[in-house]
Amino acid sequence: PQHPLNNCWTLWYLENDRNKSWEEMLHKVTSFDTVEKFWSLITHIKPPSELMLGSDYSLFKKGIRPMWEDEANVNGGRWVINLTKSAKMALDSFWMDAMLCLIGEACKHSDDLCGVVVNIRGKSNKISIWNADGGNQTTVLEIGRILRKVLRMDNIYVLEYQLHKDSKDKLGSTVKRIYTV
Ligand code: M7G
Repeated sequence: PQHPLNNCWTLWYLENDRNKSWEEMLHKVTSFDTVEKFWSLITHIKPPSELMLGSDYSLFKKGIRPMWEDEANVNGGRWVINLTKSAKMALDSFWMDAMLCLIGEACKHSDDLCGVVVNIRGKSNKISIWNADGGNQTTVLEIGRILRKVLRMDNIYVLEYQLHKDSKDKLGSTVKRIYTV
């Protein structure tokens, strides 16, 4: 018998393609609901450090699309870590620890967590953990502090919180950060 997870999770892959809209670039890979299926998936896909420029992985609770517009994300935000292109070990390790934290649901506020995204980009890569309620300062800050521990983040890395509505409305390249831990 397999070991069931508390939730079913879906992995998404965004493949960069200049001829497609953002939504058209987003593909569902697979869903899983046991520890064994999670590990067999992980051994079959590339780690983020080996993905092509412009791609994303997103791991979200089944039924939540990895986009600002989803009902579960519309009032939410994300804790983001920016990583230099050379920080490949940290990229793979933060991604793995964030997935384990989410699917294991052993941390406080698990119900508020929606998913994790990794963006492979030219200037820097990003890992972000998305939560549903961006308006509860106490919860948001607690999640940030938990993430620092669970991801075993060195002091050289900063976690910044941004609301999805600010990402959506952004002009230029910077999104307002409302908290930092
Ligand atoms: P990104 O991939 O989140 O980060 O957003 P990047 O700027 O580091 O590449 C790039 C672009 O993708 C945005 O400006 C939007 O056009 C589109 N995009 C990204 N996300 C997460 C969404 C989303 O949730 N919904 C929609 N409609 N577009 C998005």
